[in-house]
Amino acid sequence: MKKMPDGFLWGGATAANQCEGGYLEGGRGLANVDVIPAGPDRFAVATGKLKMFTCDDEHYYPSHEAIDMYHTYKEDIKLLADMGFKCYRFSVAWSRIFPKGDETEPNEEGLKFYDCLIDECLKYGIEPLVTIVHFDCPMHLIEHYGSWRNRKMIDFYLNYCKAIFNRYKGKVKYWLTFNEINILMHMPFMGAGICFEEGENEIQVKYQAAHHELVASALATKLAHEIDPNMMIGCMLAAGNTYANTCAPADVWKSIEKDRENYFFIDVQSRGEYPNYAKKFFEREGISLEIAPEDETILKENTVDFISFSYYASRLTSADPNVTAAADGNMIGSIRNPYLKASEWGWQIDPLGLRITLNSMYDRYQKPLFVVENGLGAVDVPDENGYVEDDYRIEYMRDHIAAMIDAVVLDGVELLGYTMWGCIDLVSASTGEMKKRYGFVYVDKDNDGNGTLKRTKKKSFDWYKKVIESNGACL
Ligand code: BGP
Repeated sequence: MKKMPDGFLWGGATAANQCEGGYLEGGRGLANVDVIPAGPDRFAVATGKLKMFTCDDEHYYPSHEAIDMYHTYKEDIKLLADMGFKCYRFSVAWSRIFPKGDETEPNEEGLKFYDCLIDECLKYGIEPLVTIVHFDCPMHLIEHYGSWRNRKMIDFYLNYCKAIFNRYKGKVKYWLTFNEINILMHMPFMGAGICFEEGENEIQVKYQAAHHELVASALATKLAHEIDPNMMIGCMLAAGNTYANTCAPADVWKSIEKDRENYFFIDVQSRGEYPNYAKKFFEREGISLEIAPEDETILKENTVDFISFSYYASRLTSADPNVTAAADGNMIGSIRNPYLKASEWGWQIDPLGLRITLNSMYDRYQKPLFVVENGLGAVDVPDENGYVEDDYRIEYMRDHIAAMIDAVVLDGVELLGYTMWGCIDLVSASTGEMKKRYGFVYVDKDNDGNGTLKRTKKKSFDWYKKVIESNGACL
């Protein structure tokens, strides 16, 4: 029977803005994620096309309360411990620690909140995996500095890193510098606080912001290793290999180009330099980046210790302009793959694609990998006792976990762990809905914010517990 090696970090993942709520409590400052409403304006705001820097009464803002984990974290972590979690991935909300972002001293109340949360994990022997920035950026930094388009952001970010590395050293070993760093190209405001000005060269701004994040990520890696040499710093990609629609060489070439758009970030973070294909692309597109003389050395000397990624679906591309049938994807475009089924939100389901992605990432980087997001967003209908029989979720996860085990056991991919996405139901990042649920635990709340917030275990809860207990032998 195939299973994972001992010490494999089974668990689940969440992000502060999608679960904590308490958006102005404990001295927390307003962040980009708090002004992105649910509903029809969400996409325009998240992509930086519609400037809405404050909240109004006409919109509903799901981050403000989310699932209220700011107040229920003890009860929630207990549930994760009941499932036998070895690892819990969560993010620190930047604006809890630095409410405006440019202060010199951190907000003690914010630090205390994560002291408690981390201690609660450690109490159950759960290894914390901390995302430093999961899409959030203090609004003050956006309004006064233009967010990541400004090089000053590197210092603000490092000041934040310094505060949390020093505070949680000895307790937190695994860190991720930026969640889905490539999403900056697709959702610039949600991913990096970038809102465009009239007539601005958007692609230039995005790559300049990316450069600043890449340097910040390298300097955070350096800082972490100085503060505690045991810390392991990872990058994080919204992954999923791109297939060619046909074996026509033009399609195959297109699929390589598409993959490079994403791998670009990890190529820099893991290999420590801008790949030649990117330099040529910038030349062709007339993109000229401001790169400080020291940046080359910073990037080269401070590459990541491991590579993490989210995987929901593979992607498909064609060089033929007539092939346009789009699939709904995780913020990154793809055409529809006729060999795959799709979720209720149109995300294509491709378990073997996870094995393919794991193998290509390992072939390319030869560093330990970590699957930090994977899961099925689905409509759950509880029975009269509030119980959800989510066999569809179990099936999705069983197939993906089996493919992941094959990558490790049959292909020799080095894999640190697996934290499925949204272990407890939370707000959807792309749509702002509650209805799109991923969890093993049902949270009673609807898209408009109504509900008791009561937590109920789903069928998948007991199933995942057995998977962890058996180290993946029992699927
Ligand atoms: C990733 C994000 C997560 C998460 C997940 C599922 O892109 O890192 O924050 O939300 O996707 O996406 P969604 O919530 O849109 O279904």
